[in-house]
Amino acid sequence: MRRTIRRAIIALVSLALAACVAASAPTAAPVDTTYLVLAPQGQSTAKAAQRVAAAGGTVVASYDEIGVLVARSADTGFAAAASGAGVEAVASTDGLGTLLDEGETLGTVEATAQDATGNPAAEPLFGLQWDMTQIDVPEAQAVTIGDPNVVVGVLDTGISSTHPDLATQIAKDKSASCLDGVVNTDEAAWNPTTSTHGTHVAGTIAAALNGVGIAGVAPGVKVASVKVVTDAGFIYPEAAVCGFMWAAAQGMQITNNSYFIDPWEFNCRNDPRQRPVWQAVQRAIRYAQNQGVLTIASAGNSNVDLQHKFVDDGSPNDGSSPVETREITGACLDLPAEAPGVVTVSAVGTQRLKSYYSSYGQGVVDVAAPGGDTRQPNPAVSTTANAVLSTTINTVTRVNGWGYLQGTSMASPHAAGVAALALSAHPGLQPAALASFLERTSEPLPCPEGIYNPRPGLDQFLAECTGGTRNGFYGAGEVNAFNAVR
Ligand SMILES: [Ca+2]
Ligand SMILES: [Ca+2]
Repeated sequence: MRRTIRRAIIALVSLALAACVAASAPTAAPVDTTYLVLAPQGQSTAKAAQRVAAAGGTVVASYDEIGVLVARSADTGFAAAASGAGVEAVASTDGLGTLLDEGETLGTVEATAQDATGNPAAEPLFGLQWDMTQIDVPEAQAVTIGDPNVVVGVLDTGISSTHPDLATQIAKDKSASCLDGVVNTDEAAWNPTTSTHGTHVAGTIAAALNGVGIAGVAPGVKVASVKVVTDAGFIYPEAAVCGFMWAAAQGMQITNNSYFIDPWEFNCRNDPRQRPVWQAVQRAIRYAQNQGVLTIASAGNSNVDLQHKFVDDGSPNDGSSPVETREITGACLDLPAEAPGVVTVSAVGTQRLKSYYSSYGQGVVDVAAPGGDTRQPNPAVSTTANAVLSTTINTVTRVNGWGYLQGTSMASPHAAGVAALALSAHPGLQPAALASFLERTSEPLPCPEGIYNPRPGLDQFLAECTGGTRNGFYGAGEVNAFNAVR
C-alpha cells in the first residue's frame, strides 16, 4: 500500500527508469554479486577478509572502522563458504536496492543573468522562492551566508558541476561516487547521469549569490556530491555505507539524505539476509555521527504515520507484534529516518501546513521545512509555483536550468542549509548539539484540528496529527534560518 502511494507520486521520470530496469534485467552470463561481510561489532575485518579470499571472493572496499567489507563473487555458494569465525554475517544485497522517489518535475523557468549584489532577494528568480522567504533566509543572510569550511554532503544522484548556480559551490575534492560501494572521485562519476534530483537538492542548500537564477539557503558553504543512486534510480546498501563513511573520512559536518529506505516492507524482521545488511548501514550512520557528521533525512512521501507503521500489510500480521520488536532488533528501522541521532524532516507548503504527501509521526519527525505542495492553498487545482524552485539538469539534453519539484526530498535540504548556517554562526557545535539547536530555533506549528483532509475526496491523504507544541506533523516546528544565526 505504502509503496503504491509512493510510486504514484513518482510519475514519468521513474516510469522511464522502471522501463530501463525491465529491459536490462535478464542476462545469461554469470554476474558478480555484491555482498556485505560483517565482522562482529567492534572487531577488525582482518579475519573476515581472509575468509572472503579463501572463499574465492574479492574485497572491493574495506570499512574497518565499522567492521564491514564489501565483497564480490560470482559463486552462488559464496555466502556459505565465507561464513565462520571472524564473520558475524555474510549477505548479498541483491534486490535490496530502494527506488529513489524522484518527485515530479513540474515545470522549468527561464532566467536571465543580472549583476550580482550579494543580496539573495536580488537574484533573478528570488521572487519565485517563497520557500526562502518563509524561513527568513534574507534576514539570516544579512548576518551570514555561511562559512566555506562547512561542507554539506549531498548523498544523492550527483550534482551538475557545470551548473552556473552550482559550479563555484561544490567541494570537488570531497565529491565522489559511491556506486557499488566503492569510492570513485572522477568528476564524471559524481555528476548526474539519469536524474536531476541531487542537483535540485544541492541548489536549495547552496545555490550561489551570483546574479544568476536562485539563491540557496547557505550560499557561503560548500556542497559535496556523494553519488549513491544508480542510473536505474536505486540506492543499494553498499552505496549508503560507502556514502556515510566517505562523509566521515572527508570531515563533512552535515549530510543531506533525501531518500527513504523502508526495510519493513520486505519483512526484514524475519529475513536473515536483510538484517545484517541494514545493520551495516546503521553502523555506518552511527560511525559518521561519532565522527562529527550530522545526518539530516527526509521523512518520505507516502503520507504514512511512521510512529504507528509497525503493523505492516506486507508482513504476517497476527495483531500481536509489539512496537518493541523494531526498537529491540534495531535492524529493521526505516533508514536513515529512524536511526538514532538523525534529524528527520517533514514537508510543508506555502500555508505552513503539512504537504499532502509528507509522511509524519510523533517521535520520528524532528522538524518541518518547505517541501512544496501544489495543492496549497487550493486543493482543487495544481499550482506548480507552490512547489520548490531550484537548480536542475535536463539529463537528456545536458542543459542546466531551474525547475520545480515537490517532496520531502525538497524539505530536507532546507533543514540542512539552515543547519549549515547555524554551524557557520556558532562554530564547534557537535551533531547532537547542532540537532537540538536546529529544533530549538524552529518555529512551532500547531496540529491542524481534527482529521487533516488536505485533498477532499482523496482519502489516502487523510492524516491525524498528535502531540502538542512538539507534534507528529511538524516535530519541533518549521526550521528558521534567521533564528539559527542569531
Ligand atoms: Ca544564483
Ligand atoms: Ca530523529
